[in-house]
Amino acid sequence: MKNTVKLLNLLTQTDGYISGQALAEQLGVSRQAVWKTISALKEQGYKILSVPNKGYRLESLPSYLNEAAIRRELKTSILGKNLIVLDSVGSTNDYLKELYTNGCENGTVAATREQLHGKGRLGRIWSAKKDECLMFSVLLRPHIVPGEVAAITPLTGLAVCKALRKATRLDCRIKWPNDVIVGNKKLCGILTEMSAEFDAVEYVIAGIGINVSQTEFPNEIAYKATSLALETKRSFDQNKLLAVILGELEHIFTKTNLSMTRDALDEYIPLCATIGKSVSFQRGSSRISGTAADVSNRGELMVMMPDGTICLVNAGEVTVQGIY
Ligand code: BT5
Repeated sequence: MKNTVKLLNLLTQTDGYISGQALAEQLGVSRQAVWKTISALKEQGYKILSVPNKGYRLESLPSYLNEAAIRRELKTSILGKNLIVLDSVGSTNDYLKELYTNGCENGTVAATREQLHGKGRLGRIWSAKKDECLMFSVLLRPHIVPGEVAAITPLTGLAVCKALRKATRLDCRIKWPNDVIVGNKKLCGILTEMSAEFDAVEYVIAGIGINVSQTEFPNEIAYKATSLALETKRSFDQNKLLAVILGELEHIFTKTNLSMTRDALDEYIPLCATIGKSVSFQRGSSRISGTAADVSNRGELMVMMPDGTICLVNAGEVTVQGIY
């Protein structure tokens, strides 16, 4: 496995052909082993030319999520420096949590082609078939106190929304706090989890799922879900999308120092589809209704009550009239 990644890196970095002998020497394996790994890669969708007396040349990478193709596009210096790309996993959020227990660095990214137990918030399920949805998680080790973590979800939403607008030209918007939508349908969900002690955050994991190539959804969500393919009638390379999104996340996380700055709010508010809409939410045992007026510098939704007072909502379920 390690040799496969190394061999791919050597092929990617070589402009032209590299001989089997050179590959074998640099990997410290036999030419036979090189040939075997190349054959396995071809079966996985890598187009590799082999010419006698010249060696091997990488023609193209497979279109599904893969490390070599992501690294080719990635321009970040922190996010994804440690990048893990999986074929299948329970949940990328859970994967990073486990990895953390053995120690892993700030900015580690885990992405997967398939999730067997994809998680939404509050025990809900994130469902997607293999290769149809871009699913990844980012682990941050910020020097903030638990109360400041709330801004990370809207900042993540802002970064994903901006990156998708640039990459697809779609009019993507944010449904506060954690969905990216097109029209009134959900394109992307974000699940932020953290581990903290009373006065220090150990880590925050932002998990992101973006519907890319689905042309249909299960009945339960068909009325409210959409994908890039459905909205644009085009196909998108998940590797390029991931690199663009990680770039935007790094830019926004660095610029804001993970707090909802005035500049971030000025970008967030015009993109937030919730603002100006009638909303309702649960407070204790009663359901309260009002109009979403603004977002606070802690990332809370500011809801104007019929009597003119402002109620701050920081999490939980907010129903927005006109959006699922
Ligand atoms: C979310 O929760 O929207 C957060 C989703 C986060 C998914 C990513 S994928 C990578 C990382 N690893 C994980 O295990 N999770 C993260 P919530 O707001 O609770 O919405 C969940 C609800 O969205 C479900 O109950 C369904 O109604 C709906 N849903 C499920 N799959 C969907 C999909 N593919 N597209 C649109 N809506 C979906």
